[in-house]
Amino acid sequence: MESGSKPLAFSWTICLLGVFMLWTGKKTFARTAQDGLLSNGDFEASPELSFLNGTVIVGETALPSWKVQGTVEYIRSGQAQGPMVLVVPQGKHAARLGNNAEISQGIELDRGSIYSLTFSAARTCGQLETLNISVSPAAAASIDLQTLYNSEGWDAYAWGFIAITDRSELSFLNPELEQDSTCGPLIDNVAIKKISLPDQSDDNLVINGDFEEGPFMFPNSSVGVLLPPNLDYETSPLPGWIVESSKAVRYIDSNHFSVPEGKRAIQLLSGNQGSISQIIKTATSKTYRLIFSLGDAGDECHPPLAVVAFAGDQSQVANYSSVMSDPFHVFNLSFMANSENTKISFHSLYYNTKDNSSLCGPVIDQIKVTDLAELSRGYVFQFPLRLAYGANLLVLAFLQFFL
Ligand SMILES: [Ca+2]
Ligand SMILES: [Ca+2]
Repeated sequence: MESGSKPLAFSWTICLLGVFMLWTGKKTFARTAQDGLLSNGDFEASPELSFLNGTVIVGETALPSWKVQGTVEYIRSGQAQGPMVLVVPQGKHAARLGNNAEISQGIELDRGSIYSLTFSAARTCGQLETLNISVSPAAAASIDLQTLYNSEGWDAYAWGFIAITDRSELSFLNPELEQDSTCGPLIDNVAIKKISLPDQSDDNLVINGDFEEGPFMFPNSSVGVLLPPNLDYETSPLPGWIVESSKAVRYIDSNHFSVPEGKRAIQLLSGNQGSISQIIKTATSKTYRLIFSLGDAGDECHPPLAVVAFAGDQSQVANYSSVMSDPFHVFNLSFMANSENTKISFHSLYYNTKDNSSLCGPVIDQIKVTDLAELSRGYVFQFPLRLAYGANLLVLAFLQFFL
């Protein structure tokens, strides 16, 4: 037996050594994109002066870390265009894409993982402007920059994709052919984050119901991040959820907004034009309860604030009043599932704005769906335990008092 066990132990050692080498090899040589700003994602590393013709960047590799094609301008903070001062979202510099111009850079990825890109963009002329993003060969999208959601003159956007290769080329392209060649979107603050899909817990059928997992947010940015419409469930930067309407919703953080729970929540904008939804697994004819928190973002949004919540064949209007002392209110809605998949969705009842006309709206968080039968079984089970715990406390108090 002894002679047989040595080779076995030896092969286990070799096996463990192999696993260890693979692990350390991955740790040593993997250079996948880290969460945060891409290389020169803030465009603060400038081209050499000899590679600038006025504001136009000359040469494919003149802009550090980026490849430039077509007319790309290097914009400085305070730079004027006619009567208008161009807006630079962060720092002192940004890039502007002229007609059919493109900037790109290679990024290392973990194949099979979902990533979210966060970037700031502003349109510079009155025309409809769009920005095409692609991560070749996996995915591409077109972001509409027509609606300005805040008063800063620019917005931050998020977009997600799944990595199908270890290395991809990320590019931003202005697909427009404007008559005025100085028009075209301005880009700044390009960041990436690997998205992890939160687990579905036994007591909540909703994935990421607290919105704590989502796109990268810059700690010093106070405008939130817009989640544009037409997201896919598989690659959504807000895992579990999609924006299924024609306008964006805003992902907000507790550093700059009031958030009911944790560090992140969703602010619904644009009335019924901006809604988020999730398909949850249900059992036909079973009864469930949808619970959610509703508050305001603390951004001086003009009331009234209200959301419409849909679950299966039921809906409910929930009103928020800041007159009440609670920073947020909790609502619930019971519904019966008509199939094995039930959609829950939320949109703002009103089209809310602030004094400066920028868009705002109600905030939702802590979305939960529970099986009512499971819930009542839980109470039946918990009641004797709570009774016993209470009795123990009484006995302890009695002993402490008399002994
Ligand atoms: Ca910048
Ligand atoms: Ca939250």
